[in-house]
Amino acid sequence: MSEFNNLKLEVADEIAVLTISRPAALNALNSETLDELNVALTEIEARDDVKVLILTGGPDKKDNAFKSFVAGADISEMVNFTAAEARAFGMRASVPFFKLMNMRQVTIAAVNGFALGGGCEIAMACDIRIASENATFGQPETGLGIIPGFGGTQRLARLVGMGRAKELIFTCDSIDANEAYRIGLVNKVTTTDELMSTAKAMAAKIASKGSYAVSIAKAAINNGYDMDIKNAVEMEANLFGITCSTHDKAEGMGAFLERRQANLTDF
Ligand code: CO8
Repeated sequence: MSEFNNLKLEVADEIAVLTISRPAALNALNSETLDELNVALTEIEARDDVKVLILTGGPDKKDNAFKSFVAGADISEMVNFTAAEARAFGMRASVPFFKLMNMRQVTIAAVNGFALGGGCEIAMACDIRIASENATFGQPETGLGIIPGFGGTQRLARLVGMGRAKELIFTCDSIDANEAYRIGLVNKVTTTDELMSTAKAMAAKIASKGSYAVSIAKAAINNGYDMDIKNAVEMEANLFGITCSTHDKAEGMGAFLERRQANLTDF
């Protein structure tokens, strides 16, 4: 694996934990971090020993507390952007963000603290979000004279509905973890101490299933989401057919009928 300035990667028990670590800037996303994310996600996707990826934020410089997941895109880098540079920055982020969304491994954002602007947006690019009680979500961009530019206007509306997305983006209101759970922005809320153990427990449960089947189910959900229902169900039938030609299907169904534990190995 490559070495990174702003990321840390640990892999154990088929679970990768990728930590965004810019303690001097509450883990804000600058160009270097976006490029490192792209490299790291490409390398992780190629690994057969990683079934689930957990994305989280590293501790703050002041007291080493886990205060921020990601406090947004890096404002000090964006402040002098021309229109063309800003567009390029947005497109630069979209590559790793789409990787999080579409890579064959399941991606879980473990949100510890601030998930503002680009931080909320990168969490939304993951398949699943688990938040600690100290998490804060928001899209403060219009207060800075810009709009969410890492997919926030699109992914927030898809996750919580257009009315709530418009309210959050137009008012810049921040919401806590429980409100994020109530509106469907996060899947689960935990105590701060239990955030990583909760994320790892869910990751382990997912990793114990047929990993190839999970990755095909992820592709079916993602690909069908923006299709009309007739074509989406036909696409699902095609992918279902593909899973029926696998070792895992024969093993999984055979094990059920023989009343034994299945040994699922496809990925
Ligand atoms: N960018 C750069 N530096 C940051 C950022 C950021 N987003 N957030 C915090 N920092 C830095 C601070 O400047 C500070 O640095 P220093 O110690 O050198 O002064 C350090 O991190 C600690 O921050 P604070 O002292 O402000 O910590 P507080 O606990 O007082 O406040 C907050 C924490 C409330 C999170 C506060 O830091 C804050 O409001 N940060 C900015 C949050 C924000 O507005 N985020 C959205 C940014 S815009 C965005 O994400 C757009 C995404 C799409 C871009 C698309 C482009 C095409």
